[in-house]
Amino acid sequence: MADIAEVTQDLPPTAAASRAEEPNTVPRMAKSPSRSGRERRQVCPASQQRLVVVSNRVPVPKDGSNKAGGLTVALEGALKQSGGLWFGWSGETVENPPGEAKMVQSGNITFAVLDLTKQDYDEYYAGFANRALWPVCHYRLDLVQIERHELDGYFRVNHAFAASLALLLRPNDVIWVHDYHFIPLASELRKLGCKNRIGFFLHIPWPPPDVASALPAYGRLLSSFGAYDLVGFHTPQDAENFQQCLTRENIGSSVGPGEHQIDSHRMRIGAFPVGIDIDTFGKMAAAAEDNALVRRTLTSLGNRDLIIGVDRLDYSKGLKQRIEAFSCFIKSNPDFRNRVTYIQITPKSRSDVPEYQQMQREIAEQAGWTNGSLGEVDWTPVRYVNRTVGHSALAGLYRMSRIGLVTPLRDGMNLVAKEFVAAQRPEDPGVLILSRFAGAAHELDCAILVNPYDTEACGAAIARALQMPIEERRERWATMMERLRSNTVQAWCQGFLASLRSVSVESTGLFIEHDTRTNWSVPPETPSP
Ligand code: ADQ
Repeated sequence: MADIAEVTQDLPPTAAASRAEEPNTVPRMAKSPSRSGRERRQVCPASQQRLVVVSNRVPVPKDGSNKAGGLTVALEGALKQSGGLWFGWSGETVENPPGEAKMVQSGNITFAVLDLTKQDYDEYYAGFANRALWPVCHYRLDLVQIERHELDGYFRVNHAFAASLALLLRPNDVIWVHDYHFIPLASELRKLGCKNRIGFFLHIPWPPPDVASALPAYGRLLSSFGAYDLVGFHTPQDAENFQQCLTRENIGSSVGPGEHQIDSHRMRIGAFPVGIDIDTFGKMAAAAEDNALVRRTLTSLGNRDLIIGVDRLDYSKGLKQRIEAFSCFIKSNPDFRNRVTYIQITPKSRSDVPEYQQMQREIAEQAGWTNGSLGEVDWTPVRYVNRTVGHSALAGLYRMSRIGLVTPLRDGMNLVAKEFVAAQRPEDPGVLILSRFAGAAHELDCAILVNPYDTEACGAAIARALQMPIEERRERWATMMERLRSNTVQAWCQGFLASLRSVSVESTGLFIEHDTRTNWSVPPETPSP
């Protein structure tokens, strides 16, 4: 997740052969032999282990009006099961932040958030996280900005968050850290003596060594992963890239697929593709046929078919190439002039990052230019909208679309692709055109898979989708629904946590004394992570 708040507002495919061996989502990791050869030992039953979720943004409930997306609902569900703590940034910048977290209690979940200074925000969030980690992980080395003070700010904020979280932890807590903002969090916690099980999930892609090594402090960042017990990615490809990075940098050694030994610590690495709650989403889409916005949109289309794109405004989403592909389609298929409308719903994001400001201008200009050159007095081919749309209306718009155009240049997963499929009418489903570089292509290989850089081929895919016979549409849709059903967001959450909880205590080294300063146990000697 780019940022939990961004995801939850109202909210390279592998070969077919290897996919056949791994039909769905369950992480495939080699079983690790107990290092000592003794039986594995749990500190206490899973039901008594409190879950601690850490993410950059935290969906703190406000006046009972917390509108949550699927990911948040799933994580909250997991937190409720044994009681939990959700820890992260408040979303606020202040001059003098208090060192302690602000706490909000809701049922058996505690939300604990910290404010940032403007300097922290600029260096950690807008700086290193979004101008170095984000572009490198999305293979955009041309957009990487390397500023030493931003790197320092990133580690400084991670240290401060770890110090604050340390005060809230209990010995049996299981900690689940989310996303690229917090890669070094576990190593900072370990330095403070934390011996709890700690898992990490990366919501964005992880590139191969030649790309990843463009990161400043690459070795330091990679080493810091070694403090986690489990590191999860959306796809086996990302997990493999990550393990290759460790091996190439001589950080520990692979002891089989999904297992990496670093000094005396064994880390698991696995693929845990995130899912969506398809039943809820499908019902919401059916109900949204009566939604006012959906009805107005339908009326405004006349008899034209709708092609829909829904993305945060981000260079990873391939919007420039997508508009170009639509333009190629119209130019090569003049019969479709005035018979289709492409609606691109794209709320702005990260507008304080310079690369995003420039991109926002360029895409708006391109949409205008395309309409100017292709449009008619009574036909606007591209409707480009910088708005957030309620999830229910969004579901209704997906349902009335003939094509879902999801063509990121690179994406960890892409939940829009899954939402589009879940929203379709079984008897008359629309067609998903999906980038082969989205993590979702791994499961949704019955979409029309495209190379988003090849705009002419994408244009041809649009023509093919519009002319696809109903039998083929139904067949493709049914296969994709089966895949989505076998991997819901709840299953993702449970699968990751089950894997983390099964890490042997011996491999985390939980042989410890109790420290009264923090609320957890520490070893006699603080190990280096
Ligand atoms: P994102 O990059 O934000 O997430 P994505 O997976 O597509 O991308 O999720 C976007 C979510 O926001 C979807 O639920 C979508 O419905 C919603 N959304 C998008 N545009 C909207 C709009 N205009 N109005 C309302 N809602 C809108 C990051 C990674 C992804 C990964 C997710 C989850 O970049 O690769 O899939 O985290 O792990």
